[in-house]
Amino acid sequence: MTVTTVKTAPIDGQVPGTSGLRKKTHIFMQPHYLENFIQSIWTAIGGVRGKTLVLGGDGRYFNDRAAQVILRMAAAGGAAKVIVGQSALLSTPAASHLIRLYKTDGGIIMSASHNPGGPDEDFGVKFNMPNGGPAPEPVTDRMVAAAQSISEYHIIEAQDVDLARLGTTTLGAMQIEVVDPVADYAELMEKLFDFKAIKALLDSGFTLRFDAMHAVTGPYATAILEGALGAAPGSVVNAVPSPDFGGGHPDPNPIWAKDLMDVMMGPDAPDFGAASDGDGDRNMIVGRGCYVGPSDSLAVLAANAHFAPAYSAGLKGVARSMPTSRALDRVAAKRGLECYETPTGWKFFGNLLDDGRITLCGEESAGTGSDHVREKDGLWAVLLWLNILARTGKSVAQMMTDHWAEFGRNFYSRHDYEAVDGARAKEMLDRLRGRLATLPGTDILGAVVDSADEFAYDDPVDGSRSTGQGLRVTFQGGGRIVYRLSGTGTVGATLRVYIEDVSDDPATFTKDTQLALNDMIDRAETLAGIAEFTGRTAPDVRT
Ligand code: VG1
Ligand code: CO
Repeated sequence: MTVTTVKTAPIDGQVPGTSGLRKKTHIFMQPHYLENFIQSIWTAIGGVRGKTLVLGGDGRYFNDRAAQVILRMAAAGGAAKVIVGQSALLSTPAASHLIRLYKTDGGIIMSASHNPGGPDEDFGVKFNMPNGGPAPEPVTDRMVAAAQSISEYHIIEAQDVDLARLGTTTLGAMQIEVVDPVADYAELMEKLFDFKAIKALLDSGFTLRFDAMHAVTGPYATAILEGALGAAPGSVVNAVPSPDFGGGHPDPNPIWAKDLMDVMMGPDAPDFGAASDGDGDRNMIVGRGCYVGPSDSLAVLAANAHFAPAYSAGLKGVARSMPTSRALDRVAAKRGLECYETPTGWKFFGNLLDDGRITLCGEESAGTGSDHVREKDGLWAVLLWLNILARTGKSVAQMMTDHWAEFGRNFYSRHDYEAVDGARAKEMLDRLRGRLATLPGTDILGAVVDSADEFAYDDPVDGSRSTGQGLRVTFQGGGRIVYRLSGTGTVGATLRVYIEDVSDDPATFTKDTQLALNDMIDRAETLAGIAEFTGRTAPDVRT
């Protein structure tokens, strides 16, 4: 085995965002681009010599080629072993599980998650730590520093490894174990949930439709929902992962999973519908004629998790990202649970989970998870929902009605302004930031501002501080508006405006969300001048 040392130079923009480094695929395919970043990961984690890593991705375009490069660089760095999902496929939660199960030194996940895939779309790489969770900021900071000062990388010359065949092989002195991407994960799910109850529910005629959106969860959902649980063949649709996700946008929300929404709102809707994203860590839940917003789903799961064997002893505590609606807080308050508020991105939940402070957590962006892995987990959320429905005998719509009756309703919507001018969006936020201190006590279109600040997070476990995590304005009566820029986009800037209002009046509970939020939406515009700074009079996407 010959290790080649390749001279290189820093490349602009190699800065991981909310979840790893994401760029246009053609940028990742440029000479040295992937290699520079992988070498920088090795530097950030103190090298790979003697280490065991997990490797897999969501199957998007360039996944197969990138895997071969990463393996050759791991071998050149002296790694002892890499556990690879067959055909270089692993969902993000399955990768997290393998890292933990086999007590490895971490892993690389090749994914740009909900971003579209293909030669003209997006690719991404993220590193997960030995606890199975995304690298925290101090580690990604070291990646950035390494990428900015890189002068060479190391790679071996070798033929491609056959990743289609299960079993053990070697690359130079490094062992490669190609594993079934689904098996260990499916076994974990069976341990967490009451499969007997779910099976009985499905046997009784309960129908479901899971839309894998041509992404990585197809094989997982087919094996678990149709295989282990006996859902009717064909219940899982768009089940074969494709490099460009069938030309679609693998983001499970009512806009991008419109086909599923149409079926669920139609006359022949099944009892339960769900979808997942590119890398399988997000979920959308929808009942017959009843869409469940992600923040509500998180609250319902927290309130009912005890129906699943893994959580029957109750939850240690819960957490949500700051922009996520405070429906979860209401559950926590009633149940006497500690509720933590973290910045956007799963990496901030890791310490709370590791430290045993929380069992369950989630984000408004359709991510929910628990201490079973250190990533959000789409299929896990689907199975927990099914477990709860099986044990309570309720429909999805009934669950929601009962939940709101007990806890009240937090109307919630996120408005995204995509590919806006980044400089102008920053100016808008700068102006608002400058006015925050003067806002409390002022009346904005009939509601009085209660507090206004820029969110910063002090991690209660390791004491680290993360600043600049979004501008938030709360109103007397419980309404709230949050503004932040996305950290996962690859073109221009995406402005996210998170709008929330609360109601305890049962007569309003079934109101349309956008209508219920009308006044708050107007306040969001009045406060920030979105139209003036972005040139947009309406968002591109409302979730
Ligand atoms: C978005 C979501 C955030 C999520 C992140 C990664 O980040 O808002 O909640 O953790 O994507 O999800 P941003 O910075 O664009 O708002 V995934 O499934 O794309 O890895
Ligand atoms: Co994802």
